Amino acid sequence: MGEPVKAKTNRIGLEMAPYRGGKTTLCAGCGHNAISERIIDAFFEMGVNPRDVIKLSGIGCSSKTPAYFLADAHGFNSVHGRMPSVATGALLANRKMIAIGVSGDGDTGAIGIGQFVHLMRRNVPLVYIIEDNGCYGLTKGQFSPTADVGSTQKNGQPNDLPPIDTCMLAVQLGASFVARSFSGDKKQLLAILKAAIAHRGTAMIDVLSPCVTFNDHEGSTKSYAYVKEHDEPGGEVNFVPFFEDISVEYDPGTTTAVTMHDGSKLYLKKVAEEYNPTDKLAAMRLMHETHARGEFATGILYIEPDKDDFVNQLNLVDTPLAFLPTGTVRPGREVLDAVMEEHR
Ligand SMILES: Cc1ncc(C[n+]2csc(CCOP(=O)(O)OP(=O)(O)O)c2C)c(N)n1
Ligand code: SF4
Repeated sequence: MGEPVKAKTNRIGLEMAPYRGGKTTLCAGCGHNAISERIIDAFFEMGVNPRDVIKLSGIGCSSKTPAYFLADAHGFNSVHGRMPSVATGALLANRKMIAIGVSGDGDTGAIGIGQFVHLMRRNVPLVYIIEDNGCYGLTKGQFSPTADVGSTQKNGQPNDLPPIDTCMLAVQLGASFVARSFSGDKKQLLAILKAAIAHRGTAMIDVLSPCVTFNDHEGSTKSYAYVKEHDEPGGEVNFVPFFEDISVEYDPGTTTAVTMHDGSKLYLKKVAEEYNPTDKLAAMRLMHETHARGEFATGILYIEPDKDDFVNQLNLVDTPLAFLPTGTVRPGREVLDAVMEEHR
């Protein structure tokens, strides 16, 4: 008898099992399922302990997906469009958590747009994923605010309102990592997710994720066929975490290397020579131009690796607030009186 086959473990000695979740109840072929698979791979390959992770969501088919990855992580399935405030609270209570939020284009772009705006401007340290299918999947396919003008519903009804480009909005508002990808592009999405996990600040990723049941027909601009045809990758994205030997050779003429907060390296092999992902205006121009051509620019669109995140800006103590003794977080009457006296 040969040796029993040992399960593959990652750099912290964990097997894949705690990175997986429950069995999906979404439609077969839904783009959201492919995104969950990539999230599992990214956390496993980065060697992040699921017990250090909090996964958050709003309401929608997309917002159900945290049940399908990282079974051992903490989780909170919040109210429709309200995940950003819950995430902000959780991170202020425990700054050591690694946070991942999953939302839909309806959850973010419609009911949750106010919360989204403030999350982006605060640069709250979390990976924020929009699973973007241009419709409200859970409530049977009504247009969402990311649906393009002229895109049709299954019954042929065209959408006549202009879309919100969540990436453009995020860049404008101050998010320090903004990317767009496609659920069907395994390699690109995995590299972006790994870089997002390493990033310190808001990493906003809009992932085009077709809804096979309500928005995958001819006439939809969020169908598999349309997205495949109009995906305009901004070049190859490669991410080398700090714990891997950085020995990759890149031609400096065609590649930008961005050093992340923790020393990891992000290599962006550019299609357009002049594209600089740290240039806000260039990112906005790229999104405008591709949108005008009916295309989706994918890849890392904008990055500002050293921007201070919200937790640092607030100058919180190093010990998570949740672990401080009551006497420290509620100092009592005498201390309060002394503070008041100081300000008289
Ligand atoms: C306060 C509130 N309003 C409306 C709803 C109904 N509702 C549930 S999910 C949803 C939209 C989901 O769309 P999206 O966020 O794009 O996610 P998807 O299902 O497409 O993944 C709506 C309007 C709700 N649950 N709560
Ligand atoms: S209805 Fe659409 S978004 Fe919801 S699970 Fe089915 S395919 Fe996915």
